[in-house]
Amino acid sequence: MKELVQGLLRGEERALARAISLVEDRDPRAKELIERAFPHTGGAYRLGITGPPGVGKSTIVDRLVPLLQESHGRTAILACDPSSPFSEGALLGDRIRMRGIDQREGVFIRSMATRGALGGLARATHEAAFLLEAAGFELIIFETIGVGQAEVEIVEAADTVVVVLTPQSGDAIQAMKAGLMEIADILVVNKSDQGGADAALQNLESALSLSSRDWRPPVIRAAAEDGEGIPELAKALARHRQYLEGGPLLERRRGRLRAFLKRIIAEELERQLWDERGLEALNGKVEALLERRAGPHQVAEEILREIGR
Ligand SMILES: Nc1nc2c(ncn2[C@@H]2O[C@H](COP(=O)(O)OP(=O)(O)O)[C@@H](O)[C@H]2O)c(=O)[nH]1
Ligand SMILES: [Mg+2]
Repeated sequence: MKELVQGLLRGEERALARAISLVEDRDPRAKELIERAFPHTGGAYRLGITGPPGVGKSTIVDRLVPLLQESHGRTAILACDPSSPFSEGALLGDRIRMRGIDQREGVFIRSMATRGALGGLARATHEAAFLLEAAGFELIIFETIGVGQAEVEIVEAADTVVVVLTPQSGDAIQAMKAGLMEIADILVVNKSDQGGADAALQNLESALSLSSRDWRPPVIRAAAEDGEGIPELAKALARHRQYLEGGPLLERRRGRLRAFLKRIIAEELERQLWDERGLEALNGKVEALLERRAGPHQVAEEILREIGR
């Protein structure tokens, strides 16, 4: 453990990869690791990139990183795709697509996996970000598909959230349903080379004009494959960062740590609840439900009383 922590703090990639694996696997040592790393965290600027599958998130990251690296320094990319928790294939695909940056000095790419529920991925990703900060990374990019609450939770670990859509396939409607519009700091309409971008931009602008938020998210037209719109995105990111640093950043980070605390407390309570005694009480009472001798809420209260909560 001591060696691992020292390696991590020196920024060694091997130690970092091992540390992230412990977090993903929910290894009992992960807690101590996070505790030791924590005093050294908080130094990175965190960028979240989300949107439906296939809209061009990885392509955008690939083109964006060289532009950001000059001003941000050591960069890490955490790729989260909850739809394929054991996605060696996806990782390989992303690695190949990101080849442009993979070989640049200072870019660390990791595909996040977890053997559990989607919530587990959010937590593992948040913890991996702490580890990266402790290892001295200055820019952390989360790439995650944005289709539902679980992905939204992942991206909540970011300072700035970029939502990527395309003019096609009702992306915008899907994004609104998933609550992505509320968390977007910047919107990108990618694949504008395929047509329909003007209408999509207009629709998004008018949807956003109804919002009363302090920061009005800019909508950027892009064709990432050709590098179009990427410099504009980089400029919008710089503006948003400036806006955050004028005050809201602290509030955002406070909210983030609060949410993280709530999450780990809930997980700890759940773990304590379903120990041997808890499970015994649960199994003992389920018959009463099966035979309709009592209702579910009454039984739940009895179980809680029995296990002393
Ligand atoms: N026509 C077009 N294709 C693009 C553009 N950006 C990305 N693509 C392609 O769209 C596909 C999905 O891109 P990818 O970056 O993997 O999307 P992700 O799933 O959101 O990460 C790939 O085949 C890309 O080459 C673009 O601006 N225009
Ligand atoms: Mg991708």
